Amino acid sequence: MSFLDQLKNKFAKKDSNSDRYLDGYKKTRKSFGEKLGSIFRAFDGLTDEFLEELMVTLLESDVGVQTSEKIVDMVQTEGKDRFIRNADDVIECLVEQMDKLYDKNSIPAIKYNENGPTVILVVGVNGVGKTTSIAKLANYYLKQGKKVCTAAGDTFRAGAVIQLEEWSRRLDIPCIKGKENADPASVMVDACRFAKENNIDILLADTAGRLQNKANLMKELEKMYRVIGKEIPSAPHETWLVIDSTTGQNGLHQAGVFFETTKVSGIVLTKLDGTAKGGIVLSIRDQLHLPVRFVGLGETMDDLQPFDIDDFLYSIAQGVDDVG
Ligand SMILES: Nc1nc2c(ncn2[C@@H]2O[C@H](COP(=O)(O)OP(=O)(O)OP(=O)(O)O)[C@@H](O)[C@H]2O)c(=O)[nH]1
Ligand SMILES: [Mg+2]
Repeated sequence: MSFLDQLKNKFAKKDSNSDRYLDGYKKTRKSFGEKLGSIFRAFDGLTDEFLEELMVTLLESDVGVQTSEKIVDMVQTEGKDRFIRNADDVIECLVEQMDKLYDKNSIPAIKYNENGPTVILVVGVNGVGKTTSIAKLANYYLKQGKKVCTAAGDTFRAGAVIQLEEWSRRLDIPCIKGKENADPASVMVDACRFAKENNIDILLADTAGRLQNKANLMKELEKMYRVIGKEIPSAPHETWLVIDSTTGQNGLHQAGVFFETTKVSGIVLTKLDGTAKGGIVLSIRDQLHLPVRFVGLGETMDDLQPFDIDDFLYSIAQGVDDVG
């Protein structure tokens, strides 16, 4: 069975979420798929011209320069070893190389605390979707029967605490907060104690949108990280950096500073529904060596989905078929 058929079968077996995926990746699927479709239709062997067009298409879908070069090289090398006759063979080969590059088998499972609350710290620059992603994550874990609470660690922006409180109220879960302008580290201490005392499974901690050049804010984040670890050994168990996919490769550049202060263990990639730049998932994996844990595919509560590279690749391949 071809690799694409395997993806298709896997996708067909999925629950009702398949439509949500296809819908959420609509723009990427259409744009990426359409461009690939048109170069594949004109396919006349793995010529320099073809490889160049492939490179441009990858760049336009925000795969990033280094990662695009890598993929084009992989396709070229692989193409030498197998019989590539037509457009179907190329798409098969390309998708397979992307899958290889993402290397999902080497991604560790999300770390959950077996002896108490799991603390998930959510970081990222302004407006990327941290607070709404926390609400969606809370909804996700509630549906799995977990006991969830939130911590309003963004004491910096006016209205941030109220925003998280309101989401928590709607989800009927506790939200631990401090006074406005309170030290966010003290909010984290309170939240960790609350979580321990109330047998919370998942504590989702919000933080302020920090500009990477604000050294004092980064210090604040470092302190939060430290006090959480004092309250609950091994916490935070996960630190997820939220990246807004519509900002493209800039989002990746923002990431570096967060690595210096916290041990970022995964990415939440938001607003994929609003962009054709979905190729960023490949550069995140390749350049940051981090897994994309969840993707934001829309604004409703159920629009944050665990990321699955196979679904993503299948959606793209489908985009090629749609126009092919
Ligand atoms: N379409 C779409 N919109 C999203 C998604 N995720 C977040 N948003 C929107 O992005 C906007 C900003 O979201 P917030 O959650 O407030 O972002 P934040 O990172 O907490 O922002 P600050 O607290 O200011 O740093 C809101 O209007 C959200 O509805 C997504 O996956 N898709
Ligand atoms: Mg926020």
